[in-house]
Amino acid sequence: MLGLGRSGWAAARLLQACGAEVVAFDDKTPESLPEAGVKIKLHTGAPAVTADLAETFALGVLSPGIDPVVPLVQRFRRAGVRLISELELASSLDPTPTVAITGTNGKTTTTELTTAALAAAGIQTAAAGNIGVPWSELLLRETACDVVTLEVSSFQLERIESFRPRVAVWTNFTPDHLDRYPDVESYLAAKRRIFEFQTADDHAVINAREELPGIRARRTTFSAYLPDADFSLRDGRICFRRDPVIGLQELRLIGRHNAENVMCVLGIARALGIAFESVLPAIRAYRPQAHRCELLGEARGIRWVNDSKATNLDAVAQALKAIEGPVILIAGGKDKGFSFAPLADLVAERARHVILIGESAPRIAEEWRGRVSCELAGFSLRQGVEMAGAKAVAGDTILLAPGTSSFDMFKNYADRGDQFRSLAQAFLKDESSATNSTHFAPS
Ligand code: UMA
Repeated sequence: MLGLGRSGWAAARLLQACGAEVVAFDDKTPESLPEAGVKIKLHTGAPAVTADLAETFALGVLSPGIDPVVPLVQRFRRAGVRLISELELASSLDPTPTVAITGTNGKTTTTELTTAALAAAGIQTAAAGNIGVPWSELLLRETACDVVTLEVSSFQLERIESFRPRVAVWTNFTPDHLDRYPDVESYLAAKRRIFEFQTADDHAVINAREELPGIRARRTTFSAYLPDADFSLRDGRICFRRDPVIGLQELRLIGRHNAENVMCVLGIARALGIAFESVLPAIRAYRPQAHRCELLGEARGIRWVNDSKATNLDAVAQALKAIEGPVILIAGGKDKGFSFAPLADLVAERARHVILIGESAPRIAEEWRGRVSCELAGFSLRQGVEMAGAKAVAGDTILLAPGTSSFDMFKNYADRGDQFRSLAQAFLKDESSATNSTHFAPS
């Protein structure tokens, strides 16, 4: 097992349960690894595997967060060891049909909506994969499922050998993860593997704006922008081949990108032979979760919004377009290798001022120089929040929408969002006009 994070532990325990002798490798020291209540032979530190040792293994299972170019993986490759992803491992051990959802944005919302919708239609399902619970963990729990609903990332798809979802969903695609991939084409190629082992008996629910040649599965297209897709928008209603299915005003989600997420779920229902009426109550009732355009409160006419889940430029653009009135934007984080220049026009139009944090802050400031008023807060979110609070006036919205991942300063995007919420709430605390935490969604 390469990597002992959440998926590493789950896969290691699953392999043990199958009778395998498991050895784990991780760059971290044993003390900094989480305890999983089982004993596994462990090698820690980067040079943990020698060529002789590598040759003794029949199979290597790769955690999604491990880039296959790192020396640890290369040593196993050179030794000719078969390397698969945790997704492939679970898939090879679980015959349950799957719905697999990928795309740059909207995966998590679509996965949550799908599980709620399928449950409402009487289908036993559970969400797993990139959403947080590794599929291997679901198998260990022996959760009874008619269908497993998976959020799948490009990292998980990199090393599949047979993973064949009954329904594969492609929400959208924009550049991301260029710290891992040499170019956008490589990122796209990894994601497109979701369709690789599908046959004409399977289904692909795809964004009509994307060019996705070579898919063997039966296609259902959707688009909130193109009228000729199978699912489209007409007069404020989501239609299937021109027949109205649900009005946008019936949803707690606002915005075209969320309309597309709902279309994905309707496409999944159709692929599984479920009547739209059976899933509509769950779709109507669904609210997005924390860190996704989460309104934290309002004081002195200043609103605080946590969109820590905005880890790429497209997500920041959606949030900026959703908010009415001037924005004080807090952005920046890990340098994922892509340029923030394409956002400059929109940020100049929507943001009165920008506070930049983290590794990528100097680069973004340079790319937006002369277009946007920017201040750098170093590696301190607290300082960024103080700067934003000092700058904001009534009518402004202080928006955390970093546009990149958080690993330079935080454990993950949720940790970043939680810390932002605490800091914002300290500002809001004494103000009688503070509201309870609720959500709104970008339009
Ligand atoms: N490690 C090494 N060497 C390396 C890199 C990592 O030894 O070169 C070790 C680390 O020390 C650590 C372990 O590998 O102990 C971490 O493994 P991991 O990063 O794969 O983390 P997991 O805890 O297994 O979480 C993974 C996904 N993480 C990533 O893809 C980075 C989680 O997605 C997913 O929820 C979880 O499996 C369960 O399936 C998170 C994510 O950030 C949310 N995903 C990316 C995204 O959404 O943008 C793709």
